[in-house]
Amino acid sequence: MTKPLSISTLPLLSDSVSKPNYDLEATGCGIVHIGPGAFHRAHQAYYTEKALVYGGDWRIHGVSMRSASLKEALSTQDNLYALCIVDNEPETHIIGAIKTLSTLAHDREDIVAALVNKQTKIVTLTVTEKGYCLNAQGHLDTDHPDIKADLVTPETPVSAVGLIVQALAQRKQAGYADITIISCDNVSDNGKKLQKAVTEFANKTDESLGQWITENIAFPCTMVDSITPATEDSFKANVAAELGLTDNWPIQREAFTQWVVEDNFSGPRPAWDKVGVTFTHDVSFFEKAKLRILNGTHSTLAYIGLLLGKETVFDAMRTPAIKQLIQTMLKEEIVPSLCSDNEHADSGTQDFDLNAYAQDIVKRYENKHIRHLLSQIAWDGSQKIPFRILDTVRDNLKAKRNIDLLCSAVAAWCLFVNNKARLNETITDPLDSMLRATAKSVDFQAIELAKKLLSLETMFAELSVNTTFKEKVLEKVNQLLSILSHENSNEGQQGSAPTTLTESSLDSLKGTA
Ligand code: CS2
Repeated sequence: MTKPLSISTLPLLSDSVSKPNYDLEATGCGIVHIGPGAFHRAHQAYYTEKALVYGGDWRIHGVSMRSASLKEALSTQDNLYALCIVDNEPETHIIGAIKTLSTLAHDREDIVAALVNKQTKIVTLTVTEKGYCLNAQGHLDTDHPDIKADLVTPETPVSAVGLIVQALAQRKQAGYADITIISCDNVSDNGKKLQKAVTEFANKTDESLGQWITENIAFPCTMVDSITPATEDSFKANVAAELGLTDNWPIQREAFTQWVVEDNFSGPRPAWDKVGVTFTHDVSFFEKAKLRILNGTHSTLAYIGLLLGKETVFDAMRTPAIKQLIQTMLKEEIVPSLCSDNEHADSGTQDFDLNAYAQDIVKRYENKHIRHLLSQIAWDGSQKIPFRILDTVRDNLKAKRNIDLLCSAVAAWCLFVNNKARLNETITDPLDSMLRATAKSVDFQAIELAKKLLSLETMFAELSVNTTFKEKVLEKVNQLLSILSHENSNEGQQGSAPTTLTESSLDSLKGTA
C-alpha cells in the first residue's frame, strides 16, 4: 500500500519535487488564514512557503468557517500537500507553510486564541465575495442572517467579520495592535470594504472599539491572481503516481501568479517582498484591471460557454465564435472603461499596457494543461457579477460607451439560472432558493425571469431601475434565445451533438455603436 505524504516520508520523494527548505517542526505560526481553500493553498501559502526560507515564525494557522473536510484530509499528512504547476514546464512543490488547521464548529477557542496571540501579526482571508456580508452599497449588510446572529451573540460568531471583531476586541484589551488584516478576494477595494464591514460591526457593539480599529489596524487592499481549478479525482491519482505517496488533497494551478499588496501594515510581515510579491502605495488600478479583464471575461465565458454546451475554459476558447466575442468585449467594452480612469495617473500605472495585459490573459485561457470547469466559475453569480461586470457597465453608461457584450453576459446568467431551475438542479449561489423559486413563479419563461432578476436591488443596486441597462439585457436574452434555437435546430438536422458554432453565430450580440 502507498504510504501517505508526511514529514517522515519527505525523504522518499524524488529530487525533482521541491520540498520545504526550512525547519518545519521548529517554525511557529505568525499568520491566521480564514478560508484555506485551493486558491489560498496555491497562492498566499506558496508565497509564504518561499518566504519562510528567509526565517521568521511565519507558518499559517488555517481556519475553515464551515467545512471540516480539509482538516480531515490533511490530518494524516502533517498538513503537507502537493502544489502542481500545470503548464508547459510542470513543477511539483510540497508546501509545508500550513502548520495547523482548525474548523470553527470544533475548535472555536483555539481559533480565537490564535487570532489574539501576540505572535500573530497577520490575518489573511479568502472567504469569497459572499463572506464579506456586504449590501449592494458596499456597507455591512445588517439584514444578513449571519450578521444578525453575530450581533445578538458576538461571543460565538459565525461570520468572518464577527470573528475578526471578537478577536480585535480582545487584542485591544491586551494592547496588541500590531496586526494587519489582508483580504485576498476578488472584491474591488477589498481592504477598504473589509475595514468598513469590521468597523461597522464593531461600532454596533462598542464604539470605542470601532475607533480603536480605525486608528490602529491596517487593512491593505490587494490584487490576487492565479488560475486554480478545483481538484478532481483523476488529478489526485496522477499526483499519487508522481510522488509515490498518497496526498488526500493536492492542488494545481497555472504557472502565472501575481500578488500586489498595498504597502500599509500595522506590524511586521514575512519576506514576501523577496519572493515576488509587489508592494505598492495604490493597488486599486491593478485590482480593477484584473477584476474587469480577467474575472469579467471569465464569468462571461462561464455563462455563455455553458449555454453552448462547453465544459471548460479551454473548450470555450477553442470555439472561434466565443473567442471572438471575448476579444471584442475586451477591446470595445472593458479596456476602454479602464483607459479613461485618470484617478490613478500618479500611481505608476500610466505605463501599464492594458491591451497587452488583456492579450496575456487570453493566452492563459488557452493553456491546454488546465482543465478549469466553467461550472466552477459559474458559482455565486449573484455575488460575482456586481464586481466583475456591473461596475464596467456603470462606467460605460456614464461615458456613453457600448454595453452590449457586458449585458450579454448578464443575459447568459439569467438563462443559466432558468436552465438550472427548470432542471430542478441546485445553483451554487447563496441566493439559490430565491433564484429557483423566482424562475418557477414565472413558469420558466426566460424573459419574465430576466425582468424579475434585473429588479433585484441587492444585486443590481441603482441599475435595477435603469431602463437603458434593463432593456439592453432583455434584448440580449432574446438574441441568445434565438441563437440557441437556431443552433439546436441545426444540430437536429445534422443529428450531431454537441453544438458547433460558426464564426458568426454570436455576431448579433455585438453592439453597433
Ligand atoms: C474565477 C477566479 O472561479 C472564478 O470565478 O474567475 O477564481 C479566477 O480563476 C481567479 O481570480 C484568477 O486569479
